Amino acid sequence: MCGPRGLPGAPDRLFHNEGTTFVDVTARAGVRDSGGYYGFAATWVDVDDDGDLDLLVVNDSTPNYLYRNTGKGTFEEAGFASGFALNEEGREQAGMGLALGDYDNDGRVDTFITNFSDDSNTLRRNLGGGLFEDVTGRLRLRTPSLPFLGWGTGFLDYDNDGWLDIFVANGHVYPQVDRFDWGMTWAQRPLLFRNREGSRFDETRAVPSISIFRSRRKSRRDATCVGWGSTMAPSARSTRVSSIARSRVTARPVPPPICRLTHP
Ligand SMILES: [Ca+2]
Ligand SMILES: [Ca+2]
Ligand SMILES: [Ca+2]
Ligand SMILES: [Ca+2]
Repeated sequence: MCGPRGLPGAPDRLFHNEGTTFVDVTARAGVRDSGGYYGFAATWVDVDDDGDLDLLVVNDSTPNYLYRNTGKGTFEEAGFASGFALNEEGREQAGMGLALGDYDNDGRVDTFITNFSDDSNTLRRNLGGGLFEDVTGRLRLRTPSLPFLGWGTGFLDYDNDGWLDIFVANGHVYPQVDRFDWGMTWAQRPLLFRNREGSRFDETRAVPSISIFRSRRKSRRDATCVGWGSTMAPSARSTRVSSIARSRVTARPVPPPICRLTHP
């Protein structure tokens, strides 16, 4: 197993559209990625509602960047000051996917970032003024994502109740994980979280007879015989895994809202 640490990170580049050509303005604009971080996702969004698009860059195993637009063709990096660089524990995470959406309907766009297995995905609430608060644990999104290695993600209101829900596509990068007691599998089902009016998220359970359910059963079977993670004692790991696995095995599929997602 190897991570990106120890490998040289590629620099980020910003190209300015000048009509018929694109000009590299990375250094001039102040978005040079001097740390050589491992970028996975980037997007434009006005995080501080001043009318100028700011730039978010999600990095793997390194702090995320939040470049605030000065309105003068330049940017000021505010990742640490804004709360976007690290999670609430002060740790950098293995950022993969990035979703934007106003989950609490307060008019400010919030962010959701997927991460590696044995770590949680991270929901950040936009507090205004370019500040973010990690609300992952408070809104019950931490534990369900721990065994999963997340990639693509998006906010969507799948049940049409006016509150944005969260979808995550998962899958491990190492096929070898199926041979070890690490509490995770190579093939992983997607996750869908239902937004409870901005106060918490509940995982939407799959229904029988669709492929997502079969994928889930495989994950459960594997979870019953493998450990959870490297940070717990073996006894704690096995107890926790068995408890979670049992709850999932015995849980009856719930009625609609129905997850109609398909999984190849
Ligand atoms: Ca980079
Ligand atoms: Ca802005
Ligand atoms: Ca919001
Ligand atoms: Ca919804």
